[in-house]
Amino acid sequence: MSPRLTEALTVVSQAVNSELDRLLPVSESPDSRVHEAMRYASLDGGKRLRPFLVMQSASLFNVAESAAIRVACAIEMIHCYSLVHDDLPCMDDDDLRRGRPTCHKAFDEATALLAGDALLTKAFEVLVNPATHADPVVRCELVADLAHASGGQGMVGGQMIDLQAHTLELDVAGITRLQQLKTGRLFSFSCEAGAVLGKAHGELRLALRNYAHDLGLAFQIADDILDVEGDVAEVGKRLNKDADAGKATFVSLLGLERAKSQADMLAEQACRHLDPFGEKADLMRDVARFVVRRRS
Ligand code: GRG
Repeated sequence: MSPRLTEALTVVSQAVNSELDRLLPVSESPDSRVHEAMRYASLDGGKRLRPFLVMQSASLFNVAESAAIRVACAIEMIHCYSLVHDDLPCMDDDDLRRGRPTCHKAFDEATALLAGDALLTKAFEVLVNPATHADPVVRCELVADLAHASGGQGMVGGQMIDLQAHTLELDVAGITRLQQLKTGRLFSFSCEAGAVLGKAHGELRLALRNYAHDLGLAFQIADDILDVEGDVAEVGKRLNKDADAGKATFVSLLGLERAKSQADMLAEQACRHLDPFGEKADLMRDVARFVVRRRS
């Protein structure tokens, strides 16, 4: 990772942590357990890539950081909710996440389910608050876009296809569609959020959409490569789980070398989509190159 990206990701991670800490307070009442689980699932962990993309895209349009950080936290809440639910015994049944026990292992299944539900709904509560943007039309657009990205026509729909993937005999087009829904849509929301906050339409928004499309796909191919070559803390999580479950992956369909060159090609193509922003988008270019080289 380039030193400037390391530094910028650290700054965003710290800002996200302190804002999440503020948005998700501890509670003294009998419901305190769910609040504790929400904080456990979302504070101090992960690469914070989606929040980073929100902050970067917002900076392209000179959006105030105080507004962008709220959208960054909203998308991270949705991402964390999806990880909590994905780890449950009825889904992937994982014991470790981000190098520590999954939420249902640290608490219990019912609490983890509720913590995920509450993170999902809290994200929208954050977006509709006037502190996110003075213009209610912008807030509505953010809510609609995030609902679309995370719901049945987005991440949840992708997860549904994924759960059936071992019976579907998906080809490259099928896997691409699955991954665009399951992980790509949240990346797209993150990259376009800056344009929404900055009320930018047309070419610049399209450029961000195209960047997000290629970035999301590159990320997922890299994730499949990591499953094969992984050098990660979550040893139990990796070890080619999808392939072992009889699911097609980019690596099983393309082979390791073609998967690697495809990921590299997509990362470079993603960078080129950012041409209209010039040097201002350099950190977003660094992210695209980082996602195909990451080790976790
Ligand atoms: C349960 C509705 C529902 C959806 C789950 C995103 C997802 C859908 C499941 C995650 C399963 C998984 C590990 C997918 C691989 C790609 C991915 C999203 C990895 C995790 O994202 P990172 O690498 O994680 O950005 P960190 O921890 O860094 O935030």
